[in-house]
Amino acid sequence: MLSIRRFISTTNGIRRAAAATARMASESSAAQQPSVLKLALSLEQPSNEWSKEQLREIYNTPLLELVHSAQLQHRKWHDPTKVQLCTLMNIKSGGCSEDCKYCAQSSRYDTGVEAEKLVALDAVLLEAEEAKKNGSTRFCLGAAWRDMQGRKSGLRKISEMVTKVNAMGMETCVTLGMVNEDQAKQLKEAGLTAYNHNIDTSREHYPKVITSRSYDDRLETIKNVQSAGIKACTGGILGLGETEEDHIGFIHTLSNMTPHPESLPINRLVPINGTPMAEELKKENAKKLKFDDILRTVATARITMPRAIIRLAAGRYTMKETEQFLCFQAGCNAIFTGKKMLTTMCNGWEEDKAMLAKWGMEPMQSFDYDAEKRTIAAQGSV
Ligand code: SAM
Ligand code: DTB
Ligand code: SF4
Repeated sequence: MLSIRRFISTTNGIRRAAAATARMASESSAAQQPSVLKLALSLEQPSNEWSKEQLREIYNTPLLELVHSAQLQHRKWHDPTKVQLCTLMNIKSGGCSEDCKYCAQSSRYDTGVEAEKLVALDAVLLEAEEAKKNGSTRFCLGAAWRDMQGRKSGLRKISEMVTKVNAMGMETCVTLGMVNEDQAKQLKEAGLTAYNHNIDTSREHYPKVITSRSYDDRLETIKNVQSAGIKACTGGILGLGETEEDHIGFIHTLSNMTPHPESLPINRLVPINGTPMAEELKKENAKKLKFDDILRTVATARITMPRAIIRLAAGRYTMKETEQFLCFQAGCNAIFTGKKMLTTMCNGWEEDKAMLAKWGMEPMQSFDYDAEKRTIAAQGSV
């Protein structure tokens, strides 16, 4: 028989042992639980259900581990030797009614950009020919318009441009502001490959940048484009005075789209004299974008939207070659290249070709990439 004292001490011992076992069990199950990053890397299909907590966890992974993981993901879903070369043409410059605080083409700011008419078809074909000769496989036409309302003849002319550029064997992209379903269908019938319409930033930061059209207006256009069977080219700008939480919010919107954008442009703000954004950035307490945050955004986008073509867009000319290299390590696989962006500078074909050849990369062929069909198993063959 146990004495009462020994009984109590033995019972306490068992309790302590049981508590310790339970603690060890729970610690080991936590250790066994894969991190969100591991989970993301193991998915066989892209997920469209990312929570902000999950994205925050990925975004805040130690940088070396994050970039390495993004490169692993990139290699799982893409041929790492291929880069898409896209050339832009401004087919209708300046005079835009919108108030986007960063834009050289808004009529509300004195930026020195004059309003011009829609360019002629011949001029577009000449530029497209030059881009093709230089190895670009996608040609993008940009117009400084709010939307396509009341622009029937403009839409007809642009549809003809699209059909003719397509016939030259190039993929086509246009960015014309907001479009409704019928306008999107007309562009699809003309053979349009992709439509560029950005969300620009997080839902929370957006009203500090644009007030003349809403975040939901933008999502509506993207939906109209995708419903018409056109690929969405949708991304945004970094460096608008946003926080890291806004980068997470930006990716949250994109990574929860169904389907994800086929192409995801990452612009780095080019401050344009005369725009409110450039003025704000001159203030002493202005929030400056760190290069680390560009890398984290690209890597998180690559990990969570594995099929997307991630495009280093405006402001690339302000990056050192080593910085561009890091962006490619983090999952970028497309650039704008050529004589100009819309109003700002662009790295030229020759320097880009030399840089990419040095890295062991070559241009993606036109119509070779179908994001919808891309699976891990098809890597390298689609
Ligand atoms: N008007 C159309 C629209 O807003 O959809 C198309 C043209 S707009 C110039 C296309 C995108 O270029 C914008 O959504 C923005 O992300 C980017 N962009 C414009 N100005 C920029 C700047 N100064 N720096 C970086 N990106 C810029
Ligand atoms: C996008 O996201 N970046 C490109 C393309 N889509 C049309 C345009 C960038 C414009 C940069 C500012 C300028 O050149 O005026
Ligand atoms: Fe107009 Fe587009 Fe510039 Fe906004 S970004 S002002 S909509 S051209």
